[in-house]
Amino acid sequence: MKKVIFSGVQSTGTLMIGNYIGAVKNWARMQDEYDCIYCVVDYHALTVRQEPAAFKENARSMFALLIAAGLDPDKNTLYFQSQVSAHAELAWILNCFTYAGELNRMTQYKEKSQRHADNINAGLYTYPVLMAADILLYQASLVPVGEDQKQHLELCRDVALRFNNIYGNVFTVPEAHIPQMGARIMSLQDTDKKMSKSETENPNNVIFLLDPPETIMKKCKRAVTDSDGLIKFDTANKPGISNLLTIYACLKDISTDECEKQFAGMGYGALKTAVGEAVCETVAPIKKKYDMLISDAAYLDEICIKNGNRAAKAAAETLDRVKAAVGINTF
Ligand code: ATP
Ligand code: LTN
Repeated sequence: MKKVIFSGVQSTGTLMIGNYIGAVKNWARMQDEYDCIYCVVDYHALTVRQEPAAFKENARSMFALLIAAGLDPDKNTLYFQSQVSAHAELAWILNCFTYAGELNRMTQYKEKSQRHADNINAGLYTYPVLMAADILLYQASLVPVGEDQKQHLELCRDVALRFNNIYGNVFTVPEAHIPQMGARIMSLQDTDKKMSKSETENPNNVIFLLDPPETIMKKCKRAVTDSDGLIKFDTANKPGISNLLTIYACLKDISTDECEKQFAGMGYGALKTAVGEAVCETVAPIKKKYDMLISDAAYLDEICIKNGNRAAKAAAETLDRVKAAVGINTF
């Protein structure tokens, strides 16, 4: 039997280049070797206030974009979190095995509470518990994510181990799978911050996969660099240039050393143009496929239903075991 992989993406907007490099590109590489389950986590996205019509659209668009970016819906179980109610049920049970002290330490919670100070809801606080439920429901061994999710994965492991220690081996204890390069693509204008698809402050911070080529080139040309004129990979002292080199290296599947050699003696303008062109080349076929898929509502519905049903069956097996373990009556 193949090992199970699980990962999720929030429908809080549309995919950006950091999501692609840090997560989705690697997911597509795993689809032959593993039993892959990828989920549009729409319930997680509700932790931030959403406008209903746009939210609905975004979720469908995200689903189509994942397929366009390389996830074959016949090889991967690709579905919406809200299609499988077991996610919410298991999350409740796991809430009772997670300490408030653990949730208080989560940096994403602290960061999002600052960004959404007018809406620090309980869902934002217990967000990592729902995430643990997502993963543990499918007995996943590996969870491919970007660097920002490492702490959530550690919490998921702790909760799984705690539960297993009390009730026996109910859950597979998963491991994070974080790429060595590109796990944290930084914002183009503010290199202290990770690039984020729900960024609203400055659109020049983020390159979206569906941005037109002129916008991509413009965003790359405006990216913050430094004044010493040297193209060198040095994240501590040259964060802007290192970020551009990382984007280029990941998209071209080369090392940052090779990248440095390739750009030796060239100016920042040439690097920015090359990065912009590499992004445009990557996204062009994705955009083309996306346009086809998004106009075929019947096909998307069919995939959602088929995959959602497959996911629900697998999830029900684990949920039944959990209920039996804790002593919930079933009739
Ligand atoms: P939001 O802005 O709504 O929090 P996000 O851009 O952080 O969204 P998610 O849906 O939370 O995206 O994450 C999807 C995947 O992309 C996750 O595996 C996450 O670790 C990864 N990811 C997110 N941002 C980056 C980034 N800047 N660099 C690399 N990977 C990233
Ligand atoms: N929390 C993740 C999204 C997410 C996820 C998951 C990732 C929800 N459930 C399960 C991996 C596995 C995020 O904010 N990127």
